[in-house]
Amino acid sequence: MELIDKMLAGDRLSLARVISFIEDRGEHLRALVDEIYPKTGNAFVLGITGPPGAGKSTVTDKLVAEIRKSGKRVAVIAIDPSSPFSGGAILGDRIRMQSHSGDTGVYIRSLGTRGKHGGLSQSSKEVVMALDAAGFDWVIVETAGVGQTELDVLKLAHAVCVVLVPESGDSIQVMKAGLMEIADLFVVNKCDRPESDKLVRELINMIGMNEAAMWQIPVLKTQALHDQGIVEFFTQVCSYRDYALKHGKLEEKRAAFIEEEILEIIWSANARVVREKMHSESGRKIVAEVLSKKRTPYEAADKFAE
Ligand SMILES: Nc1nc2c(ncn2[C@@H]2O[C@H](COP(=O)(O)OP(=O)(O)OP(=O)(O)O)[C@@H](O)[C@H]2O)c(=O)[nH]1
Ligand SMILES: [Mg+2]
Repeated sequence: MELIDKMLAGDRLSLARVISFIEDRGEHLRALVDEIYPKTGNAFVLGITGPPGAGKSTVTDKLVAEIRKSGKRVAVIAIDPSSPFSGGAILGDRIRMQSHSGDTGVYIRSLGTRGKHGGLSQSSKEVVMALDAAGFDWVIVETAGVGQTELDVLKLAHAVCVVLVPESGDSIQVMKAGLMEIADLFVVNKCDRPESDKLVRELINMIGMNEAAMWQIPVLKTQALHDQGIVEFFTQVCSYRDYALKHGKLEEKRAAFIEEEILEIIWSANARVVREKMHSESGRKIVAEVLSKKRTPYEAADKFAE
């Protein structure tokens, strides 16, 4: 495909078109992904999550600057599941990241739910593949950790960083939000505010010292707005990457990711076929029979699976 050749050659407009193509989930998607996939495998994918307003975009923006200093290329995708359009919050993200405009080693894009069938987690995986193929060494995925969709998206990440602020509540709330299980690193941002040390202490206590664990989850203090703590944060992310590489964690995550991807392809293909059947005359009859209690939903499912 000419579009992909241009994308691989570094053409940004073609990359943007490929991403829109993936989001739209049109009929030629398969040919596109089939061509992109063999070119992937280089990028390290970092998920950044945390409560709204914690400073994820600011932390990301500063991290991007550090990554650029190391000479590597970086793409950022901001997930915005709440809005079918690129709404206000994302516009804000763009403005904050303007410091990187004009730098061809940085690519920033937001992803909404405009894809059909609510396939945000599948779209985001394929967008990451495209960015990886396009030669970005790092892909950062920013998503507000507020719901299942957002947490699902993070399954594509090789490392997850949870950004918290004193206002976001105590460590109990972190546990409740399911953020403890997914964090490879914690960042306590806005350390210029009071109470941040208390949160840092609570998190350290909650993580505990696990002598047997090969990776001790770090709790980093940052003031992203004032460029404080970012170098240390980047160093720790790199340490995690080295650890994951050395101990086979990266391979494990890649395998899990591919399993998920294959399952999702099968599920969405099956769902499409069954939905078409449902909308046929005989299909409508089966649905009507379930409504009138002549069949159970399980019996109908058997029928549709035939
Ligand atoms: N005081 C202080 N404010 C900060 C710091 N870092 C970020 N902020 C401010 O916090 C606000 C939210 O920052 P964002 O980076 O947009 O936070 P976010 O987590 O990306 O927000 P959403 O994407 O909307 O969930 C902005 O006004 C930032 O300027 C910091 O270290 N200290
Ligand atoms: Mg943001």
